[in-house]
Amino acid sequence: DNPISKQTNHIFKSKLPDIPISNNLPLHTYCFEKLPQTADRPCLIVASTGKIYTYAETYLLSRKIASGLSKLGIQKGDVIMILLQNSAEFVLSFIAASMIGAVATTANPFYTTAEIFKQITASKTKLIITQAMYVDKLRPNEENGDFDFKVITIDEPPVNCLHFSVISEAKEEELPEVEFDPEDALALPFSSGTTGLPKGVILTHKSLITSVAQQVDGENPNLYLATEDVLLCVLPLFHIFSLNSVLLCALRAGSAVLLMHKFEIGTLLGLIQEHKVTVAMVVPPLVLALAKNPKVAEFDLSSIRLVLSGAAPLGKELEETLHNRIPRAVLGQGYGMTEAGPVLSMSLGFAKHPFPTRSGSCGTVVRNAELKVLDAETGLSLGYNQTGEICIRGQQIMKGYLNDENATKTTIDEEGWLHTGDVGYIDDNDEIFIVDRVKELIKFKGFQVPPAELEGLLVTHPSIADAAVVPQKDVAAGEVPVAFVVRSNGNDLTEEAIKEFISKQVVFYKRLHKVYFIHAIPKSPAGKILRKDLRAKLENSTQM
Ligand code: 4UU
Repeated sequence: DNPISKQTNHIFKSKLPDIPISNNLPLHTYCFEKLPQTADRPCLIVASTGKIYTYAETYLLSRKIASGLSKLGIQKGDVIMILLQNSAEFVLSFIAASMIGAVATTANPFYTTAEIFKQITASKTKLIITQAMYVDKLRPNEENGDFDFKVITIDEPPVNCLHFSVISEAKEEELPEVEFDPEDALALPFSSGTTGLPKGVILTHKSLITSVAQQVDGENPNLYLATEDVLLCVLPLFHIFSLNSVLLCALRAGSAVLLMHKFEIGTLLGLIQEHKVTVAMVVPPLVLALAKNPKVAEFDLSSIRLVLSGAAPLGKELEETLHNRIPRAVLGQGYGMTEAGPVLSMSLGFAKHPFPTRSGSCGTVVRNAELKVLDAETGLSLGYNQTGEICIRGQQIMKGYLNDENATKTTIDEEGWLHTGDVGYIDDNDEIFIVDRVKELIKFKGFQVPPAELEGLLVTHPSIADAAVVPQKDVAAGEVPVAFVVRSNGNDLTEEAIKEFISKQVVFYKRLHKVYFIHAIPKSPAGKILRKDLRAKLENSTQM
């Protein structure tokens, strides 16, 4: 028995035992399995109007919409785009897509025309569900070419668009029978992963059910939710964190989901008090608001029993400040990545029978999954308290990237391990601590900013010869994108002009916060940008 091999071939598991998971079902069947018991319970609460949809209503409306979509020609395997803020229509459309075996690709309604069309093109979107105010972004022009998709608006439809009632008032008894395979695609969020441009991430019925079950199923669920719980749904449902850990987990557990279409701290606090929110899924900037905003003192937040932060690193001090504000709530983190289905780990403090946890950790690997910490140099998996790249294996991870075999192969290896590009270690209490990122990705308040996308735009400028984009630390946003630019003709091109050139083409959180002019972008012999060197430049130079 060689002690070294033991130490260097470690696979980490949850402290919770594996459970049977019914991931042979279609997702909507799995999520509404308890319908006979939950039929009259509140399912969706629309914060802006106070309208409540019970579980029975949610299910029936989803069936009608599924029938309506199919009447409009949407068939099994077809992609529909949900381009909406959090709303009942978002949820109903997503479940409806599942019911007819269609695939839902979700996108940020604040995206620019160019950003939306890249996703429409890559996913071959056949139908878009949106709001009238975003329809102008969907007009094809010479640049984005010929398209053939229908547009449905949830409010008064502009010319050539259909109103949502066209699908929501269809006859549920005409819903076609569809054959399901657990490996069928269901959700198609876009993510840049460890490198390059955003790609479609294929999440199947099986992967999403597995992920939800890893969180809320079993005798002792990792994330214990009861039918009495009211979950805050302020994080956007077009991002996988909210879609999976808020919406799908709540549906499975029979809890209520309070849908907020935008974040405003005063409104949020009022709603928590009014609806007695018990569970809050948040991102670090929201923790900051809850912990430090003086308005918090004016509201009663004592209903909150659980706060789950994810999508970006949460500082220990911040966690402790929030704890002082809502001392009775359990605080902890979840760690996810779109490609991982998304949840890799979650605090065991959220379990029905909780385990003691340490502040600053991202939780413990979810059950029915394996996690390892890979040593980049030796390729061996490391033991406790040794830092390396986090890899995950299990039935919850993506099937692969859409039409991108190369990117899939570099992300999921032959043994089925998904390489996250995150660097961390597992402490002796089996908790994960993330310390760095080896991938390119920049995270602004938890939103993905793919450097390759901004670099691609920068070099289309006639006066830019070369460019590199890297993260810079920022108190409010966590990280902001900054650019190093090599000018091609003279010194006339200004920082302001470059910032404006980019901001016209991208959603607000991808805007450049600073531009540094440089003579050459440092690159490896193979031509890869040496991002580490550029990040070090930022850290070392005070003038910067
Ligand atoms: C430090 O951010 C997400 C998904 C987050 C999520 C999902 C379900 C959190 C909890 C949950 O229950 O996905 P992406 O694809 O937008 O970004 C993935 C990257 C990770 O690879 C990591 O770098 O976001 C970063 N990240 C975190 N970093 C995600 N969660 C954390 C975290 N701490 N807790």
